[in-house]
Amino acid sequence: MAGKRVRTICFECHSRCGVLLDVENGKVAGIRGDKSHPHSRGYICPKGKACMEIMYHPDRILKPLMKVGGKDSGRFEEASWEAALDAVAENLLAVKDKYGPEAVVFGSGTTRGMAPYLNRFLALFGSPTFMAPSNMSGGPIVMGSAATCGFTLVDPDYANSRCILLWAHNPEASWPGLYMNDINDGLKNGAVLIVVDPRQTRLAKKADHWLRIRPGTDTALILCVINTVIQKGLYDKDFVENWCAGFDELAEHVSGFTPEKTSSITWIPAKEIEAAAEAFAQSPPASIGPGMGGVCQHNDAFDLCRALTILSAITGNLAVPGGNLQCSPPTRKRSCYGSDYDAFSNLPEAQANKKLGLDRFPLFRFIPIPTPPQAVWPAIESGDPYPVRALGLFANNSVCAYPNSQRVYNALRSLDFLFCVDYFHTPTTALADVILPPAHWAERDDIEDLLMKNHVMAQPAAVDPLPECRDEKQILIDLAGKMGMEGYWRSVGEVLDDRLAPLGVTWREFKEMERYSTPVVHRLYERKGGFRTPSGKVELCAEYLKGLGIPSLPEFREPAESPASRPDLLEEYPLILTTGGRLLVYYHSSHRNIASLKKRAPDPELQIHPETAATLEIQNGEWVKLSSPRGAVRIKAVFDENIHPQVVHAPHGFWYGVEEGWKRLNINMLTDDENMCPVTGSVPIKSLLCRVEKESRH
Ligand SMILES: Nc1nc2c(c(=O)[nH]1)N[C@H]1C(S)=C(S)[C@@H](COP(=O)(O)OP(=O)(O)OC[C@H]3O[C@@H](n4cnc5c(=O)[nH]c(N)nc54)[C@H](O)[C@@H]3O)O[C@H]1N2
Ligand SMILES: Nc1nc2c(c(=O)[nH]1)N[C@H]1C(S)=C(S)[C@@H](COP(=O)(O)OP(=O)(O)OC[C@H]3O[C@@H](n4cnc5c(=O)[nH]c(N)nc54)[C@H](O)[C@@H]3O)O[C@H]1N2
Ligand code: SF4
Ligand SMILES: [Mo]
Repeated sequence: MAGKRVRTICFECHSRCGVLLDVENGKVAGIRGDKSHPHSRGYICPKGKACMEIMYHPDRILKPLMKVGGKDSGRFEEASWEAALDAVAENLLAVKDKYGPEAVVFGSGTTRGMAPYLNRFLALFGSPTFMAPSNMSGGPIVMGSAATCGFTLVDPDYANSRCILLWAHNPEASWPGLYMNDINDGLKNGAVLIVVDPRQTRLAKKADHWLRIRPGTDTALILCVINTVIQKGLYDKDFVENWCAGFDELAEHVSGFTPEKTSSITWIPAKEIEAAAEAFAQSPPASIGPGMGGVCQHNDAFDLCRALTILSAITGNLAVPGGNLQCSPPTRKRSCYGSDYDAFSNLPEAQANKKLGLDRFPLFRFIPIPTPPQAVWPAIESGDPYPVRALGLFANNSVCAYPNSQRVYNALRSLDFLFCVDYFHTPTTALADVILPPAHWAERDDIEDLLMKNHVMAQPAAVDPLPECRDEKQILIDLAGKMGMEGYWRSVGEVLDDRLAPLGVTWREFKEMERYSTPVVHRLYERKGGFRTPSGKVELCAEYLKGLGIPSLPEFREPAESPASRPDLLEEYPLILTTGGRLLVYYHSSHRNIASLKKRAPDPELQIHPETAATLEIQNGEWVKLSSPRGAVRIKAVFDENIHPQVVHAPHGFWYGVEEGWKRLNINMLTDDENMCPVTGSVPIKSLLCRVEKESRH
C-alpha cells in the first residue's frame, strides 16, 4: 500500500495538538506536529512522539480478557468479543434486576472524550451516575466561575495580555501544546508574569513575581490580592458599578486580609503580595490561568475559584481581549459535557435525583459535574445511600489516580462485577472480571471540542484498529445491542453525525472540513444585557447561594491537615506535602512502560530543601521513606534549594515495574479523601502533613 499522511489530533494529553501521521502498510510509521493547528502550531512533545511505541507496544492488550482463578488471581484468559460482551451484558443486567439500574456506575479518568457516549448509555440504562475526577480536575473552576459570572474561566487570552497570572499552574509541563505558544507570544510582547506556586518551576524562574505560597492557603492570598486592589482604588469602577452585584459586601468581607496578616498565613512576604496585586491591576488587559489540578485540589476549592473570577471581574478583565475570554464549544449541548447526553439531565426526575453526590453537594443540581469517585465508594462499601455493585471503567486507573488508594483498591475488589477498558494492564485492570481492548486514538474517528476555545476539530482515524481492538463507541453500541437497549446509536457514523448536528454538517463532511470555528464574541454581556447569573451581574456577593447552605462570599479555610490546624500531628509529621506537579513525559500513571519516556524520568523524586535533608541525614539522590497518617511509600530525595524548608513535593502516577508498585511507589497511598470541599467535593491532595526518613530507620 502506498504511504499516506493523515492530519488528526493527538490524544495522549489534554493539549490535543495537531499532528500529521504517516501511514505505511496500514500502520502508523511517523508523527509530526501540524503547523496549521491554531493552538499547537507544529509543537509536539515526547509523549506525542512516542505514538508508535505506544500503539505497537508488546504489552498492549489485543484481545478481550476474562478473569480466571478468582478475584485476586490477577490471571486472565483470552476470550472472543462475543463471550466477553455477553459476560458484561449479563452481569450488568443481573445487578440491575437485583438492585436497580443505579447500582451500575460507569467511570472515566481524565477526560478522554468518552463522556457523551458513556452518559447516553447510562441514561438509557437508567443510571444517573457517571463517575470522573472532575472534583479534583477542573470541576471547581467550572463551578466557581459559573456560579459567579455564568461562564468558565478556562480560556485566558494570553497572547494579547499585558499581564499573565499563573495560579497553581505549570502549563509548560501540563498543557504545552494548548497554552505555551500564546504565553510565549504574550511574554515576547512584554507581558508581566506572575506565578503563584510553592515550587520554583521554570516559568516561576522567568516570572516578574513568584509568590512562593504555603500549600493550601491560596484562598487567603487571593482575598488579600482583592483587598489590596480595592484599598488602593485599582479596580475598574465602571465595570463594578454597571456589571457587578455586592461590591460593598465584598470590600467589607476581604478587609481583614491585610498583607501582613496574609503573609503570616501564606508565608509570602507582605511586600511581595502587594507588588503582585498592583502589577496585576495596573497592567490591563490581564489574564488568569487557574491550574486545572493546582486550584482544584483543596478543601476550599470552590471559594478559591470564585475569588479568582472576582479578581478578574473587578479589574475589568472578564470577557475582553487579553483577559479571560468567554468561549463556548460550537457543538453546544452536544459538546463533550453537553446537556443533550448528560445522564442526570436526561433521566426522569426521580431517577436523576439518585445521582450519587447530589445529597452532599447540592450545587451539582444546577451546575452538573460528574460524580466524584469519593461519593461512589460509600455506595460500594456500605450501600450508602444505596448499593453500587457493578462498575465499568474506561481509561481510568482508579487505584493509582484517586486519593487513599488502599480504600479505592478495597472498594473495587468488593464489587460484584468490574470491567475495564484500557490499552494496558494496570493495578486497576488486575481487579477486573473482564478487560476489553480499545482502539488507539489513531485508530478511531472522533471529534474534539473540550477546551478548544471556539473550535471543533476533526480527529479522523489514520489506520484501522489492530484486529481485535475496538473503537470504544463501537464497544458501547455492541453492548447496547446485546442488552436489547432501545435508542442508543447504531453506528459510529451515526454517533458523530449526532454530535455535529448543531453545526449542520455530517461526519463525512466534517472530516473534509477538518475544523469548524466560530468568532469569539467579546463583552457578550453587553449584547445579552447581562451575565448568566441570578442577578444578571457578576455575583461578587452571591446571596442566592445561601439558599443552598453556601456562604455568599468566598471564605478561606485552613487545610484540614496543616501545621496550623493539626499542631498535634506536627511532631510525627512535621513537613507539608504537596503532590502531583506534572511531568512532561508522563500522563498521570500512563506511559510508565514506554521506554523512551521512562528513561527520561525513571524514578519518583521528592523535592526537598537541602537543609531539611541535612537534619535528616539524607543525601541527594537517596531513596527515603515518605509517610503520612495514612501510609508510606519509597521515593528518591532530590535537593531543591528553592522550595520552602518545611515543604516537600512528590509526583503522582508511579507504580510500574515494581511488585505491588501501587502500594510501594504510588503517592496516593498517603493522600486524604475525607476532608473534601463542601461545595465541589474537591480533595485536599495539594496540602497534607508528612514525614521523611532514612529507609533504614523504622
Ligand atoms: N496525588 C495526586 N493524584 C492525582 C492528581 C494529583 O495531582 N495528585 N491528579 C488527579 C487528576 S487531575 C486526574 S484527572 C486523575 C487522572 O486519573 P486517570 O485518568 O485515571 O489517569 P491515568 O493514569 O492517565 O489512567 C488512565 C488509563 O487510561 C488508559 N488510556 C489512555 N488512553 C486511553 C483510551 O483512549 N482509551 C482507554 N480505554 N484507555 C486509555 C491508560 O493506559 C491508563 O491506564 O488523577 C488524579 N490523581
Ligand atoms: N504531562 C502531563 N500533562 C498533564 C497531565 C499529566 O499527568 N501529565 N495531567 C493533565 C490534567 S488531568 C490536569 S488536571 C492538568 C493539571 O495541570 P496544572 O493545572 O498545571 O496543575 P498541577 O500540575 O497539578 O499543579 C500545577 C502547579 O501547582 C503547584 N502547587 C502545588 N500545590 C500548590 C498549592 O497549594 N498552591 C499553589 N498556588 N500551587 C500549588 C505545583 O507545584 C505545580 O507546579 O494537567 C494536565 N496535563
Ligand atoms: S502535548 Fe504532547 S501528548 Fe499532549 S497532545 Fe501535544 S503532542 Fe500529544
Ligand atoms: Mo485532571
